[in-house]
Amino acid sequence: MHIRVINPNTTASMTSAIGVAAQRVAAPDTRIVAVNPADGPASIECHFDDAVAAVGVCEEVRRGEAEGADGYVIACFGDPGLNAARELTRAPVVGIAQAAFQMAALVSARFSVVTTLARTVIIAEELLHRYGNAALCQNVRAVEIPVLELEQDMVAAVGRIIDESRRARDEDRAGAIVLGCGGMAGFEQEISQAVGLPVIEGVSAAVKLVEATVALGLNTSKHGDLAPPPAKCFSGRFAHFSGGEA
Ligand code: 2AL
Repeated sequence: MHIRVINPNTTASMTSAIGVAAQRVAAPDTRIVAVNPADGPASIECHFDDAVAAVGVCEEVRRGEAEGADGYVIACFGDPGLNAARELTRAPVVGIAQAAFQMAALVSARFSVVTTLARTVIIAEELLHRYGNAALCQNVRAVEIPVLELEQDMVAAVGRIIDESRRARDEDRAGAIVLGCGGMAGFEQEISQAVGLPVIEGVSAAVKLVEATVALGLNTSKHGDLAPPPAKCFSGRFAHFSGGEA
């Protein structure tokens, strides 16, 4: 099985860390191809970053189609371009936010999210409502660490996430913690041990959900809302999207 794990931001070191985390949980016969778009924001921390990154995600799905990918992971917690990507392929496309919420719902009655900047809380909250998981989420907390600082001082970042997760456990009565950034991939075991709760990291959850979806023989439905985009002309720097089907 070939899973294309798309880091929607353009920071190659984060793509490598995400690839390592994905490969660590993947089945022995699963090949992880971790990529990021050449063009776009270095990190995704607001709606504008999210909108620009979504184009890069779509381009990476089109490349994946040419390379025969069996499934896709969108490895940013805003799930940028998720439904657009699903229009471009019959393969399953799983965003790390949706994967983490679903996995948390399987192991706890209610969970809290611990994310990077307060600025991104609105994005996580919108996704919780969109996916129908809002009633299960007690709180979306932020540690006020910019995405790229997660890998610059990992020890400090993990310490702050542990502190916030303990507050989620004690003040929110959360039964599980969802880590709210692709840059937190690989942090989950240490945090879980320190906090004493299940900690769900979206990249690993999404890889296992793509594997399960493929193993069940399920494709993204092409009936109705996720059908391929109608063929039309795209102008200028988007001319390569002309002609419809990916
Ligand atoms: C993210 C993420 O997962 N990757 C990125 O660049 N920004 N989202 C977040 N809430 O920090």
